Amino acid sequence: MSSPSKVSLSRFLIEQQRQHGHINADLRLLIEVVARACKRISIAVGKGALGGVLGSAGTENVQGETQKKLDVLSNEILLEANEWGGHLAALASEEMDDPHPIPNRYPKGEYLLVFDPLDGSSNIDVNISVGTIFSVLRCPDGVKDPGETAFLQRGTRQVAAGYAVYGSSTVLVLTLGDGVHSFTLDREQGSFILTGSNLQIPADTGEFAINMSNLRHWEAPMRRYIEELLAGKTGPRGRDFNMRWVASMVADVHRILTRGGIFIYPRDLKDPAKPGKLRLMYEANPMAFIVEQAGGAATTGRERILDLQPTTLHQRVPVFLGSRNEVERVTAYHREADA
Ligand code: P6P
Repeated sequence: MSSPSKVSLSRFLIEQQRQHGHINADLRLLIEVVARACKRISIAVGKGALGGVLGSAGTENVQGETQKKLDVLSNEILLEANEWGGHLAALASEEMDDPHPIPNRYPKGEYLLVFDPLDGSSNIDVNISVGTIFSVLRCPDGVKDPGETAFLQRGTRQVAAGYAVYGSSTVLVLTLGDGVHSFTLDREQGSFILTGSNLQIPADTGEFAINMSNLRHWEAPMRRYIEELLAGKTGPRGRDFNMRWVASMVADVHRILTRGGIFIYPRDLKDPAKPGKLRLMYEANPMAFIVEQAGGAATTGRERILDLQPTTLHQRVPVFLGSRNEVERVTAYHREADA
């Protein structure tokens, strides 16, 4: 019996364009170009020590973090892939202080692309999954040379969002605002093949993801929530819970998208001026869009992430996302404590 016809990413996007009028040719090109860049990043990541790109680049990014060689390479791959297509007005990246304009020699398009080219890069040298996260916005009407302000749009304004997770297989997860779909890279064919449609996150879960080493710095409602999970059967939750922490957001979110769970990077009082660790524009917002499209929830512990009005390109926020009933519970604890 012939195998069920494999639906490639290109075919999926053409059918989305034809059937739903949901996307236009420029957005289809944008997604295909980003997917092709993720293939190149997957190849570079997959070479590991043989590729001569492990270790530090000896430079720092706007976050004050030491850049890995693969951070810099991944950023360059995404810039180069997206400059010539005429689909973008500008790009922005975790690895660059300011937005990157489209060179004048190329036409500009209606979209803005903002990305974390290689998230979880502290894991690269120890061969743990890392990933690329991206978010697509429309360039505000009439803005010819978009700067930072043009990017500062609420997460609800996202047109598309996705990530690629470079793990035992390379999987591209994508939402265009009409459900969440996953595509696995067929390395022989060099194509992303549809392997998951309308992914749904279970509303309840027995698994939480958090870096427990920060416990002593957490706010009271955060400690209350975790202590109840740790009390398990003997405590108010009446059941035991399991914990996972990859320290690579893409890997943790992908697990939650696949089998449920709650991912938490809360505000901690280590540095009270810092509102959280993860970045709103290219980590929290795209992941929140994906998670909500899969039936989950995403808040800062106090408000819906997608409703936040960004104030700076690299701003940080607390992140609680995943199984809806758990996110709603811990958010209620924060609101009770505030009241
Ligand atoms: P910690 C990776 O650096 C990252 O930005 C996310 O991918 C990940 O969830 C988090 O930071 C890990 O932070 O403090 O546990 O190393």
